[in-house]
Amino acid sequence: MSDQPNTNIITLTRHVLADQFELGPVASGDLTLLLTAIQTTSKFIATNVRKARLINLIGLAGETNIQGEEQKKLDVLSNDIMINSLRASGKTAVLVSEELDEAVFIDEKHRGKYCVVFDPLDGSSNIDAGVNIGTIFGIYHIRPDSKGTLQDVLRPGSEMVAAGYTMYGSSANLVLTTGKGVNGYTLDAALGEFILTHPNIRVPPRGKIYSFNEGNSMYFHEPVTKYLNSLKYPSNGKLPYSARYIGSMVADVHRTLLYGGIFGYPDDKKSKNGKLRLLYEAFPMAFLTEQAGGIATTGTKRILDIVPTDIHQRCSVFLGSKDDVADLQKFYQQEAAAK
Ligand code: P6P
Repeated sequence: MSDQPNTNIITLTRHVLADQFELGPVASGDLTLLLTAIQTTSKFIATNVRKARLINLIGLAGETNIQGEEQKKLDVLSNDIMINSLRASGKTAVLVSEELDEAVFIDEKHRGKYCVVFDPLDGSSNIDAGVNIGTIFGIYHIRPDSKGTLQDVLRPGSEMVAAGYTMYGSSANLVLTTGKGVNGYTLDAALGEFILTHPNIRVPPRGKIYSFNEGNSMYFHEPVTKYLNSLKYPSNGKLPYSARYIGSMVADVHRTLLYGGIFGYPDDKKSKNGKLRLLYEAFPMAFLTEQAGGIATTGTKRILDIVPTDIHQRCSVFLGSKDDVADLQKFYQQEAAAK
């Protein structure tokens, strides 16, 4: 390894522009500018997550801090920066946030041709434990001749043009797909740039890790119970899988993309539709997983094929290595065949 500094750093913006360049003159650069706005929000949130542990930013909304200022819960603050930055970019028409009951329709002056659905700070309940948390986002191109309505985001995830997450931990890692594979970028705080560090992320076809909240085991439907038992008590001399569960989707999915295996948050007898949100958790993570060579399913249906009817609806999620997820699907197929 040379000790010479890398003089050919590839920033996220340069990397995406290169993509656009490959598209030739049709590329307007609007997606690049939108992704620049998303990068800015990730840098801001990364800074505040890091400070949160120092300046007691993790208080509940509505409390006042020692300066007597209205204290904003970190995910409320993250939501505000995302809404303002995406509106100011002039590239969006409809925004959906996990933090807002209703969609935001951008005024004509600032309206652009993309719709962004996002969870500004997923897993934020873990922050005071120092667990990695993250921002998750998905991007649709507005429908032809639309000025931005709910119908522009109540579309299957297969119609997204980009998706990604930024994980806030020892460093800020932004993982992105624009439909041509998955790339990972690490924030160089000194430069203020996300630098390409994980080009062309591919999920191993099979892993050795399963990631479920087994505290829900008594509620699991039979195919899930049978599948997990097949991992824990394997036959034909195979070794059991390891259990890894962080309870922060961005962290659990990031590990699954890099190391392989399976992440699952299934629907069960307690959570009839599962816990994770379809539009801004399941769709972006499913898009990334498929672009990295994996599978993302509800157990019986490809997640990206689901047509949402509500911006906050939930769905069952299994995603990861194609061979591991295929093994899970076999238990659902057996159940269907037995009916
Ligand atoms: P549980 C965090 O609250 C979250 O939305 C996801 O990030 C995570 O995967 C899931 O919920 C964890 O849920 O029920 O295991 O605590």
